[in-house]
Amino acid sequence: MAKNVIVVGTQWGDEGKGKIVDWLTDHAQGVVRFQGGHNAGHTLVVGERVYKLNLVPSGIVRDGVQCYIGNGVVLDIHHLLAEIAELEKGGIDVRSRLKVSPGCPLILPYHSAIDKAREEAKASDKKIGTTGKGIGPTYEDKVSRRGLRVYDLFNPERFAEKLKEVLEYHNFVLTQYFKAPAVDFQAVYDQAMADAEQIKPLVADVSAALYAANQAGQNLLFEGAQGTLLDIDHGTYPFVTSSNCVSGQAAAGSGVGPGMLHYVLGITKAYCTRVGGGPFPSELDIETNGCPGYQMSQVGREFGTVTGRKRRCGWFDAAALRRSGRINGLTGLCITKLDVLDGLTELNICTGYKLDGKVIDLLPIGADEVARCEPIYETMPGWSETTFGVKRWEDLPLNARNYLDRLEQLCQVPIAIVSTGPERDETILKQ
Ligand code: 2SA
Ligand code: MG
Repeated sequence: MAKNVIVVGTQWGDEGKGKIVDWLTDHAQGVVRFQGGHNAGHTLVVGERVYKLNLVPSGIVRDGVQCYIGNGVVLDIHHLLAEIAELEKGGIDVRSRLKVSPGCPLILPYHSAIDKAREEAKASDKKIGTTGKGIGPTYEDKVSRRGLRVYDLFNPERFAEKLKEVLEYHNFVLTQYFKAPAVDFQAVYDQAMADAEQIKPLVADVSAALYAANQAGQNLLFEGAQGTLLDIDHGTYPFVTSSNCVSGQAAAGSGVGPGMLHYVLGITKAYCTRVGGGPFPSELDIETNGCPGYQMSQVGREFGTVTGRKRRCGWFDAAALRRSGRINGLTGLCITKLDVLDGLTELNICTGYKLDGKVIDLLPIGADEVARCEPIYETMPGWSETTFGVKRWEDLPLNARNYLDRLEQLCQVPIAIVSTGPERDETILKQ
């Protein structure tokens, strides 16, 4: 394995990054989150146990692995403390193995209030379908330079002063513009101060710690959340999240130089899913029993980890993946959930689109053009055998190997790993 590896989602999130990060952690000493917040839902299956992580890096379920939350993550410390408590209940030692950057922007209760009020006010075709966790409004506060950060928690006077100012502004918007209830200063302040005490021992200079770990020869994993097509700049804007989800963010969101990053692994499902609003050219009907989309939804158990929402499903989109591969500078691909396609007689792959009378082979930029794209499909035969739990490339059915070879060709990125089930050992290392 290359020394320091970035793991990113290449589609609209939920590609199975958590499982792969956990699997790779066998060879790493540190795992770093560098963007997003508790909108992320990373599911890990280790033997009998299922872990659902939102903020804590997936490395936490391996003894001795150090975990880092970098400055690029928007942090609801109340949620983080609850997640730590839950993991500790399961016997996992978190506190001695987690470092939190003092530079993380704080998600406070008014952020989710604004997030929800704004979504509610939108017409149904304009709704982003956010997770309601306050992610967008927190990044807005960061960029507008009025936000509070983790280090502000440890200076109560300054915290109160900044909070008062920012809350005055947000309460004006909440009550006057959205006609929603105001958020109470004292309640936010008291909760934040109580949480501050508990979080304080975990706060450390993550950028400096990562530099030192690298110098000491450790292998580090940078764990992306959401996916490239949800990236604020490169995704299907405005139906995106509010952070950069691409590999380039690993450096800025953790405070390391790009020279410290050696391999970019792109995670992709063998088909496509999307949760929330926005265009999805290869989308299928997921409600009619017997349809391929129904199989993806049911066999793939495609429900949001955070919100429980049904995910939309569709054929693999190679033209979107090609875009993703280039933006992330992917070194290798990891294909997940291949087994979900077992038994389908035919598989379609979207190879490009018709857009305004022209044929294109790369996903356009922004939602408007993507919404006008008509997918062009190539059809391949499926396989009747099960691929669930297969551990060697040679043991995959011939048609499954042909399908994967074709994806590799179309995406122009070599396949390095194939995941055939949620368990650690249900994984094929191809190269
Ligand atoms: P937000 O809350 O502002 O980040 O929402 C903006 C868009 O980003 C999408 N988004 C996600 N898409 C897939 N998975 C995510 N995490 C959860 C999961 C989602 C869930 O792992 O299943 O439980 O619903 C995630 N987080 C944000 C979101 O749907 C909006 O389209
Ligand atoms: Mg997820």
